[in-house]
Amino acid sequence: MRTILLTGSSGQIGSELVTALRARYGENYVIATDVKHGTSSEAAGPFEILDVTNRQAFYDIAKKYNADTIIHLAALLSATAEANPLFAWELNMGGLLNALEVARELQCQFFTPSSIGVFGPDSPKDATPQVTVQRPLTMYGINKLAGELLCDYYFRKFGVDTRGLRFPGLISHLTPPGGGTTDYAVAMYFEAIRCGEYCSYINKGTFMDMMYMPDAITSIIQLMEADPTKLINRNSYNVTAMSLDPEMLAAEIRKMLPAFKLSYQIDPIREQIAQSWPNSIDTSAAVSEWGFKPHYTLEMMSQDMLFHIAARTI
Ligand code: AKB
Repeated sequence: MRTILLTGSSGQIGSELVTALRARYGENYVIATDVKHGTSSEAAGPFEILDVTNRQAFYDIAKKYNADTIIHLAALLSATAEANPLFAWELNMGGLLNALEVARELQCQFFTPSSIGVFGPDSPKDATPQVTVQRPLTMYGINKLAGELLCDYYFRKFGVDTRGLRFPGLISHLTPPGGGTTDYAVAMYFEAIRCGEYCSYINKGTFMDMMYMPDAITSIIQLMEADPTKLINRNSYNVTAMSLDPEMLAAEIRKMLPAFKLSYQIDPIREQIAQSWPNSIDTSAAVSEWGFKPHYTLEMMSQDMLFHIAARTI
């Protein structure tokens, strides 16, 4: 049995991960934390208010519940980080350092998500390898890349069992878009149901990797339960399920909603971020080291997204 402390429980990944972890390990063994009240995870099990930049408070909560696993999700996403780079550094790096320190002191296993944002324009654009040139242009990418190195450092220097995944755009019908560059894809599904049209801030022909949230949740659990002797890369593994541009997604939506209209009003900041990221990444290290295998194709994901959003709108 594990006792898991999770930060950022009301965020994009946290909202769904807490539910999945509680179903797997028992509701009293998953302590959800967030900087604010009002999260869905609050009512269904242990919950604490935690500002991750407060190391003592972080330690006290982990100690109080005898946590042996820390899943650190609290962070700003790419577009929000670009709008407020100093705060992004303080939260993304300060929070991560505190989380790693608590994991070291209490000997916890550790997971934190990385992102395709760790790559930059000098990385190969297609089938971007696990190990390659990484010169990200964004504050978010710099935070995530420095974070990967810090996690490797804590593993090598202190023996903390750190593990991570480089997530692509994650698509969910439960959490609304929250400051990411890839969030246009989530917004497109919601707007397709709400009004039958969507104006994209990402340009036609700009491809980025995406994955459906259930596959992201499964892959976190799978990696955390993987045999440590098989893990060579650890921080962090490339994972993805598909590579998309807005036109491809719209064409898929039109299979179910033929009248759906897509127009464009490009946001130069988010388009520039997207241009600096890979078109598609190579997942072979995740496949060979711990058996990564996404289930949802674009077609399956689109059917599921539209079904659930429509069911809530009725
Ligand atoms: C973002 O767009 O910022 C995130 C990510 C790919 O890390 N979804």
